[in-house]
Amino acid sequence: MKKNIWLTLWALSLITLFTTGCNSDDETPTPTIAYQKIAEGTADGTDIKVEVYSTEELTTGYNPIYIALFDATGKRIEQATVSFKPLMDMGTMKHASPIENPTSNQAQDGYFPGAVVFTMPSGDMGSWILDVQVQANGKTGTLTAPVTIKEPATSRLKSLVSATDGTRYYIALLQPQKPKIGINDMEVAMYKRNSMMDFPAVTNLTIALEPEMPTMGHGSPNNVNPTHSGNGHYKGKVNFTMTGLWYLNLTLNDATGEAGKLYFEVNF
Ligand SMILES: [Cu+2]
Repeated sequence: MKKNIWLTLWALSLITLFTTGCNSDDETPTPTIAYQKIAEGTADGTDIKVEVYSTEELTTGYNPIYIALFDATGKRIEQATVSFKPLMDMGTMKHASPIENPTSNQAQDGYFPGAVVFTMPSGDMGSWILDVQVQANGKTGTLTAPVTIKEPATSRLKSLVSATDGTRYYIALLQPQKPKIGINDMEVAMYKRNSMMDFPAVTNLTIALEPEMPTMGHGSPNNVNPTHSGNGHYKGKVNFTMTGLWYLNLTLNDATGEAGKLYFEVNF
């Protein structure tokens, strides 16, 4: 009898151990940045190993890119100048896209962070490569990485031709990424096409934000128009009063008047 009790207790403790084990697995905090390797190789003419990371699969729109560098002995390189050169080959023509090169020569937690704004998906229209130029340990070289760009389910990049002067603008939606009921951070980044190879950030636009639920015919109060915060990024606030499909209607004004209107869809 006594033996049976101990056996039962032993079995119970095993079950408890197992279930709490599962629970604690569920509660394991996800790392702040979940790096996903998208390419690696040696920079041409050097012995520097280049690893290219993103946080999610690359899509049309704004993509944070993280570069890790290693010397021939496998030691992480902490000081370097890193720059990006994306190029889409469309057969009859080639074009680049907006970029944000890593601003610091010093790695942050081992990585050089920057961003690339891919303007089209890979596919029948053409294919993308991403050149990563590296200067480190007195050497200079480039890793050329083929990359695949997918079109996200909901567009995060819009383009319009300015009604005032014909400038082609590219507008990337950065926030909200995880929309919730209430006040959300709103962030967009603005670029223009100077040539097929040059897409600088635009810092002088005025943006009016008007959220709308198209199927219900109402908007929301207490929104804050995004204003320029540096490098072509504009930050504001958007208030979602309920879940469902929202349009983030944006009116862009440049120096001489209204450039145009566009909207991003947010559905949650
Ligand atoms: Cu293209």
